[in-house]
Amino acid sequence: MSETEERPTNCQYCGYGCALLARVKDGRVTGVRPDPSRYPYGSAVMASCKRWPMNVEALDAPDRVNVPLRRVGARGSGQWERVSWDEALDDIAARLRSLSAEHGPGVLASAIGGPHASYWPLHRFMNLFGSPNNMGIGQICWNPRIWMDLVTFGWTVELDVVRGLTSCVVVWGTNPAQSDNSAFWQHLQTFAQEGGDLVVIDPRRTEVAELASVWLAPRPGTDTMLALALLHVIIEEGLEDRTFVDAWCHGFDELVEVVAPWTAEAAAEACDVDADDVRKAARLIAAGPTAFVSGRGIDQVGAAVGHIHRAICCLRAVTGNVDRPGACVLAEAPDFASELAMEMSDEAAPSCRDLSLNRGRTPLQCPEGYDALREITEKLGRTAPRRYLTSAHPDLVLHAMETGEPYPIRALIVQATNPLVTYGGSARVRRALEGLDLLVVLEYRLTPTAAIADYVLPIAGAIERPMLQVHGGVANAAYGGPAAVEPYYERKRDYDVFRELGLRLGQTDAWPQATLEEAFAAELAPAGVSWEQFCETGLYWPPPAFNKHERIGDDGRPAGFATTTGKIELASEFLPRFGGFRTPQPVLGGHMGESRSAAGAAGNPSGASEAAADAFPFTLVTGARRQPYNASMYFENPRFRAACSAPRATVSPKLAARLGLAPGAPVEVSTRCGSAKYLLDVADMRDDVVSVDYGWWHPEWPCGDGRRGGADESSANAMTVCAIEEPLVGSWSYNALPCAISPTADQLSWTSVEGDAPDSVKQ
Ligand SMILES: Nc1nc2c(c(=O)[nH]1)N[C@H]1C(S)=C(S)[C@@H](COP(=O)(O)OP(=O)(O)OC[C@H]3O[C@@H](n4cnc5c(=O)[nH]c(N)nc54)[C@H](O)[C@@H]3O)O[C@H]1N2
Ligand SMILES: Nc1nc2c(c(=O)[nH]1)N[C@H]1C(S)=C(S)[C@@H](COP(=O)(O)OP(=O)(O)OC[C@H]3O[C@@H](n4cnc5c(=O)[nH]c(N)nc54)[C@H](O)[C@@H]3O)O[C@H]1N2
Ligand code: SF4
Ligand SMILES: [Mo]
Repeated sequence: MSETEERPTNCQYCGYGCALLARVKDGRVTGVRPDPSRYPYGSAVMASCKRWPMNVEALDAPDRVNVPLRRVGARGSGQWERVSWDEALDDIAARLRSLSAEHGPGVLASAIGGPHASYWPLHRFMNLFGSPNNMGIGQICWNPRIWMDLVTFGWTVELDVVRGLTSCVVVWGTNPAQSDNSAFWQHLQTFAQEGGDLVVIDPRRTEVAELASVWLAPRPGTDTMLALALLHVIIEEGLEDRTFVDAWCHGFDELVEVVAPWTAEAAAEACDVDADDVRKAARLIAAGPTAFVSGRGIDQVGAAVGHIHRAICCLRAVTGNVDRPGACVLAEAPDFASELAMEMSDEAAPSCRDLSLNRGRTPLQCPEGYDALREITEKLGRTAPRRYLTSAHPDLVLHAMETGEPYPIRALIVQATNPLVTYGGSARVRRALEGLDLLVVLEYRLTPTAAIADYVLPIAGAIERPMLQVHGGVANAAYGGPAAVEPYYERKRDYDVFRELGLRLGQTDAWPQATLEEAFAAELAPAGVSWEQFCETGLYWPPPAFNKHERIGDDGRPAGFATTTGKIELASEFLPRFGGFRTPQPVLGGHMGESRSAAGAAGNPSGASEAAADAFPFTLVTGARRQPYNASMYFENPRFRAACSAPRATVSPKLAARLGLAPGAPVEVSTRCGSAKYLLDVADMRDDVVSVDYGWWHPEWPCGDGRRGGADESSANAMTVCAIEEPLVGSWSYNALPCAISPTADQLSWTSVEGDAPDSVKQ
């Protein structure tokens, strides 16, 4: 028996990775508490976060998968046999080898999820296997913003909100109160309380909108027109930063032409907002320093995504808010190993390039787009991660699974994602995955996706594994810490699974480090920091400098920006090479691929045909974030379920009255793709919008009982598709979809009492 000791480790229930101290006795954790001595720690964050206490119970949770499982019955029947790791990995490797021999290495696809784990081990494995077919969640989450920042500024930017310096923060299509219950949300509240101006752009009156100086609630999908109008007002009133524009911006006159028709009044009509509010917001933005933060409200509107991000880049630039203290900072290249080096993309088999399904379909998000970008950003010494920026489009991967075109994809490895719930077109995803020869899922529990696997491999989670979060290596910042214990039962870390599979498939030189700690140590080594030193503070972050474009280089000239012209490209010289526009265009978002220009939509703001407008008179927003859940996670927690027991469709009180429905009524929401059932809730928001939760399933229902975990009942993604809508990156729409809502007589599985009023959780 050993003495109880406290060991440093991290919570990993959201991207923050807060520092914890775990009480450990005989290799088992008996409790955790926040660790104020290491990064990241915030007393207010820990006080308001409901998740971190789950860390202890999760280690021994009855529904955790603890041993490798192999399917024995029909797919999805819930019949498994326990196998040893060697048996599982030998068989998987043998089957991958023979599938690759028959069809080529593209036969294997993989899928990854949100930032739950390090993904370079999977990327490395796929590179050396020779397959480009990893489906990330990037196209629908952060890729469009990163791409547009990269091509406009030569690198990515992060906001910099400083008390007493920043005068305005624009919060565009993001609700940090629910999605980011962290230091940033606390910071934003203080900023507003101290008199800072918030401009909030969201069709729902969120908690952050309540703090705003100006709340603009545009029709979902019309944000590009709003952005063009903000630019119009700034330019018309001569509020641009002339000196900065003259010195550092390329194509100002072209931008002036594009925004000319987009007066505040034109935007008021197209977006259904108040013209005076547009002018007021424009003046606040121009006053500066102004920081911008955006989220899935504008990332998940299909065709318009590139344009809206380009327009925001232009707003930052013409107001001089680029790499400026109190506004935003252009990140520095990491001192530690680049993501590119970790994922070993330069060592990839040639097939990785040749087999790209994205080529010709999503011309930026493909090998050629990446190579052109790399050539430019490397001029100023920064290299972007390749696999994230070339990840395969799910529509194309699913198509290859379904049809064998352009070549067959017959196997899939899934790490840290639950595509049967979170991908657009969930029924299609299920059918495609059910038809595979080999489906391997690395998981904590039997999710709807794991339930149909051939192998479920038990994965070690927080506390049982170290963490090194570098956000794709786009900044010189890393945080994390050690594991407090070895993995419980027979669980392994994701890294070990890819390493051991890789070694079985001849990737002998690629995996020199036997443990994840050694691999992290190798990653940090170029920065001159050992893993142990790093773990003492949990942070590697040399504060970045600002105004780096003014730095004088060896040639006696200022560094400028890593773009084709060396300036910020209001008019892009890069995008037209890939079929894109030089300037942001007034494109309407959403509407399931039925994208069209705003001009065509002016008389018909929903952008849909008359008949469709009759059938689907409202606009759907899916997946607005809510604590305490996260995507399809944490529904197994009984306390969470007691407090927040059913998925909701939320409308304004006026719309509820118009529909003749009371809060708590079971409703069916539908789009032209499908429908899902919810309980009705009301909140302050636009009267033409319906907002539905996403991610819901019943982890407590036995796997294989025919009900598929209940994920089909309230599946937001029964109502969406993952088509290529944005033409350069391939983003699709989870927001701004034409929809209908009506009462349903069905009893929902979420409530035992019919018509139970949903619990009141704030937006
Ligand atoms: N609790 C919780 N936190 C999470 C997650 C989770 O699932 N649950 N997921 C994590 C992930 S993967 C991500 S990507 C982030 C996302 O984080 P956020 O981007 O902050 O996501 P939301 O909180 O849904 O905020 C998006 C807002 O956009 C608004 N919106 C919808 N359509 C439009 C539109 O057309 N225009 C505009 N201007 N706004 C619109 C919605 O009303 C909503 O308030 O959250 C992360 N954090
Ligand atoms: N309709 C609609 N659909 C959406 C969205 C929306 O707003 N609306 N949002 C989209 C966005 S932005 C995102 S990012 C995606 C999120 O989609 P996903 O990433 O698919 O969703 P999660 O529920 O986060 O899935 C994580 C799964 O991985 C497991 N897991 C967690 N950590 C680890 C780990 O370290 N290793 C392994 N092997 N497994 C782990 C969890 O148990 C869980 O089952 O959803 C997208 N889908
Ligand atoms: S879930 Fe809570 S404690 Fe855990 S990392 Fe996120 S904010 Fe920190
Ligand atoms: Mo995301």
